[in-house]
Amino acid sequence: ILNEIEQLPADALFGIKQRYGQDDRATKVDLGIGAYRDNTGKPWVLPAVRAAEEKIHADVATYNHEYLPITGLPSLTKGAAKVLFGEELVAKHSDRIVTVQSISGTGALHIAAKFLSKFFSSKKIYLSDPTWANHKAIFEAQGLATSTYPYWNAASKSLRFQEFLQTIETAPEGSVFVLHACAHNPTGLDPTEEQWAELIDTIGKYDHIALFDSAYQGFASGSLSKDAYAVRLGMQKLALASPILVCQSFAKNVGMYGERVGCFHIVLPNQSEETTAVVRPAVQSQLAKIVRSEVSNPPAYGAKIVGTILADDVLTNQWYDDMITMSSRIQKMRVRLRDALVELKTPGNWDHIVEQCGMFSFTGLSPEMVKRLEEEHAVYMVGSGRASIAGLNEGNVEYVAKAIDEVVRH
Ligand code: PLP
Ligand code: TYF
Repeated sequence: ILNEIEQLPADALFGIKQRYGQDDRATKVDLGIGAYRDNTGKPWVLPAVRAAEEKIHADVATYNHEYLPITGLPSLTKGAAKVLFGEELVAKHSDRIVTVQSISGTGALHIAAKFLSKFFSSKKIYLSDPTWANHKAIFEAQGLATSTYPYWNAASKSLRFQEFLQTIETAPEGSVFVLHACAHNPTGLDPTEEQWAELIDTIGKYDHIALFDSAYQGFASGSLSKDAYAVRLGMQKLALASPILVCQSFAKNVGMYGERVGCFHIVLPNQSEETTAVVRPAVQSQLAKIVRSEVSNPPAYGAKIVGTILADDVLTNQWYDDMITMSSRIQKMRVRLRDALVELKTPGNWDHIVEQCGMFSFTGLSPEMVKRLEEEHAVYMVGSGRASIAGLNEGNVEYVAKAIDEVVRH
């Protein structure tokens, strides 16, 4: 009875990782999956994480493997809201922020999709063109219809801002716009603050719902609060008549990749206290039901690590420093790669590598060039030309530049 089941192609990103693992050439470089690597190419356990782990293990009250509450570890959910919205907005509007712990950013998106499909099934979900491949799959798996908004202009390597605005203006009223909060994946290109203001005003004007996907907070500028600019503006300007939804991942900015730590937040519309007092527990109970029926309780270990960091000022400050360590090393590698390509006189302009932000550069290399980089130089990146800059280091950046130079010329 399983004979008719169709075999699906392997996941493209994890396929890169697999081919890289099997490659036995002496010099090889992995610029595939967006995961931070240190200057020796190794995964990096943040000093703030090590300190939090020591604290957890030393404390008999936290060192156990008991179940968490269904909606998550309170130190995580409360701390996570502050990271995203800032102390001030949280203090002012705490009654309007509903947060549940999620299985990292993917799980937060899944909860969002379930919630939308249950209560707003007719709404169309607008995704950026291009976007993280999983977005479409997550929303469509819940039976939601997706569409796209123009984002990346490949010819000019810039934002298709006017077309983006026009799509917001012509979408059916009350549509859902999925916005990358910062450090857009895969392009590394974010709207400017002025552009964000206009986008958000227009979303509000047409009563659309903004869903912010925050998977790289801290990687765009090095500052967690600066990188929350769009989310905070959205909260102030949009959460008036409509709710805003935020999906938050700690995979990259705390290095919790495999531990699956994240949160899903709904900011309730700004209504009377009496209304909020009724809406809040209703929404909370529905989110708890989604979590309960799928994972019963969220995973504890990574949540304790992030919760411990966020509940301790010393560890929080250490985390801010760690964030600078990661983002500044990536920025330095952007400059080194661009400079090396300029020095080699590689045909083309390479300034976009420095101007883009976050973990990725949308290099502009063609699929054929990417293929040759892998086959002939053991340099692995996504077929779209997306390179994870975190995979570069002092030891391999010159090699990568020479490899790019060769495939561009021949
Ligand atoms: N959203 C975007 C744009 C991403 O790039 C990612 C992963 O890299 C995620 C969400 C979710 O990742 P995770 O489930 O590992 O938190
Ligand atoms: O775009 C990237 O490189 C990462 C890869 O569950 C990824 O988002 C893919 C699947 C997943 C988490 C991360």
